[in-house]
Amino acid sequence: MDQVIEVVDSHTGGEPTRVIVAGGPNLGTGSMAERLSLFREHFDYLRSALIREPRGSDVLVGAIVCKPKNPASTAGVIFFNNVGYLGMCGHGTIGLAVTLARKGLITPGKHELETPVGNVSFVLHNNHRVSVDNVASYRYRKDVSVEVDGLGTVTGDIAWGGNWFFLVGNHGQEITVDNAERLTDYCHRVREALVAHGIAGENGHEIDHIELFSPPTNPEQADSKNFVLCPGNAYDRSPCGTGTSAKLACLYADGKIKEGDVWRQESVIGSIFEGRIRALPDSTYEQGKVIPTITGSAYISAESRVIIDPEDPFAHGIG
Ligand code: PYC
Repeated sequence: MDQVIEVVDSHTGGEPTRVIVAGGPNLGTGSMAERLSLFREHFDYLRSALIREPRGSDVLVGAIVCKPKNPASTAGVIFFNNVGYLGMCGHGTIGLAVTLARKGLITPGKHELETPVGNVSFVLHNNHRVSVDNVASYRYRKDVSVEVDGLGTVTGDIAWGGNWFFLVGNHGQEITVDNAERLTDYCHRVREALVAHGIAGENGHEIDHIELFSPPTNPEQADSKNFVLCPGNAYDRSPCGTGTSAKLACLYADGKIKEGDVWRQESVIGSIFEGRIRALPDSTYEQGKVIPTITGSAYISAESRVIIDPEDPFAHGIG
């Protein structure tokens, strides 16, 4: 018998999110980290069925909405992509908020959201505009140099923004969409080199996102432009919510932003997130951790019923 799953697709600054709104598996009542383990162990085929070709694409991020553990929260969520699972996802949270509003499940205002890496919250301003208060973010190590095959020495900061990032300012690359193939190759090589040299995030966590920066296209509209390579080798079309959070943590650690400032991060395709910080002074990391607030807009692009036909040789996706 066919398995039928209802999904809503949206995009946030060009980066797509596919949210399972009905027909998903029952993951029990544990924490989101526990439910992520269950999903990974028993339902990973759904991740690849929904995200990989022929139904999806490498750039798509998926999400399953869960009943929260704490009844005071609006929902729980697990994010996934073409190769695995994400701790948090900023563009995905904005897409999720707009999806829940579309389904009539939430109204404008503040909402708590449980994720595998901790609770976040978001404010739905209207049908499109959302601000996400992300997990506490921090710079773990500054100016880390790595020898990269074919590129020489590359130096960057390691920071946590809900995923692990290596942030590089001095790379000599042109950050434009036309140059995406070369940028992808550059970032891929850097990521491989970090793994090969045992350079990791705190507690040995793999750094699976590489983020390059350049001046913005128009300094009146943005403060910086980025290119973010995601774990499955697709680049983020949005400025990357967790990547912008990692950047804000580095800027704060360098004394370049303070509470009340607005940082406008442009993506490689020209979409913009606004970032703000709230300082957490009692931290052991340099000047401290920050709670980043990321504001962006998402738009619904489809409401569909996905059919998984057991006779289909590619029912669970290609690859
Ligand atoms: O917006 O945090 C984000 C994100 C992570 C991967 C793709 N987008």
